[in-house]
Amino acid sequence: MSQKPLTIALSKGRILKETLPLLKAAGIELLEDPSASRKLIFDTTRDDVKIIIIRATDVPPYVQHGAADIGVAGKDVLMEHGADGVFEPLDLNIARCKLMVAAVNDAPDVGGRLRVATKFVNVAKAYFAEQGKQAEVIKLYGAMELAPLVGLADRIVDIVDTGNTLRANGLEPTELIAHISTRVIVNRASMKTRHSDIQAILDKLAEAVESRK
Ligand code: PRT
Ligand code: MG
Repeated sequence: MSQKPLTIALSKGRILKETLPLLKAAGIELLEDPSASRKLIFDTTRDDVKIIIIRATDVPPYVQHGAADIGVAGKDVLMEHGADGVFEPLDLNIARCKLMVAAVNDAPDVGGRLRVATKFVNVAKAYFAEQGKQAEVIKLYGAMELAPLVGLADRIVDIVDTGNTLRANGLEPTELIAHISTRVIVNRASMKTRHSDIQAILDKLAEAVESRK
């Protein structure tokens, strides 16, 4: 009779703090405080639901391959990873920000090939191709703002919220690529085999999101 517990993958970092209250409203609470633990798998107030807490960029592959049934991740991460094999049924409307192109203040137009530094390589390539601009995309893992200051790149593609990080480094946003918020994703096979369990959680999450507006 006993079925494998339903697994929910959450992004550690800034999304986690805002996700936990929504899950709580949906009747799912962690049995211990993840910030006080080195564990990766957590039991919850529901015997049939466990939670794993992993890097944001690892959430899509866990859900895609069915190691997690449900995941929570930023739209930026989902755009970069590609959405093969997952549904994206719900916008949690948290951790809102923008994915933007930025440059040094009053940057000149670049005639030929633009050098673009970013951790969002796939998003950047698709964006500049769509704009009909030639771009050489350089993969970085952090501190993108530094790249234009030291001549590594002409532009960066990065997350912007208040714009303070850009301003503090003498940079300014030049183009909006996408508005970003946190999404729930679901493994396609799980959506069929465990439909009623998953739909019930989605409905309660949607209600919790709605009641915050
Ligand atoms: O830390 P790790 O490398 O594991 O991943 P991460 O840094 O991408 O994760 P985390 O926890 O920092 O962010 C997770 C998600 O939060 C992102 O995927 C976005 O969907 C969302 N989010 C919302 C943000 C921001 N707001 C944000 N402001 N992610 C990052 N930032 C950073 C941005 O990279 C830049 O350095 O904040 C800076 C810009 O903020 P402002 O306010 O100065 O413009
Ligand atoms: Mg971080």
